[in-house]
Amino acid sequence: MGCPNRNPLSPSGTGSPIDVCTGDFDGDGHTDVASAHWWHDRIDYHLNLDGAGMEWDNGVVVEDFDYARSVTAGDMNEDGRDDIVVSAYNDAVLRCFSAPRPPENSGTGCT
Ligand SMILES: [Ca+2]
Ligand SMILES: [Ca+2]
Repeated sequence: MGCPNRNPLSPSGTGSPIDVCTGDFDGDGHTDVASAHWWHDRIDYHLNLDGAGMEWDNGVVVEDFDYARSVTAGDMNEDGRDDIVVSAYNDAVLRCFSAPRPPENSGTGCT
């Protein structure tokens, strides 16, 4: 099975990601996606609900993150779920966010 190419990940209004990464953010065994949006000053997550890349739950990891420029993932606290590490041009910081929770648990779990 190829990667589906007809199902956009980004919620409307947050196009043009400058960087993307993959990881299993909710620990369900399916590869998810995170995206950095330079012009929208934010990092989004995209949970792969069906494991086939056809159903996504999109949400915001962080807003007002001035000129978000890069995003990567890794399990920083060894809880079995990948976390999201981000940087921004004007914030001059590197920040780490706990992975978003599955939709039924609500919220992004950001730190
Ligand atoms: Ca997942
Ligand atoms: Ca983790």
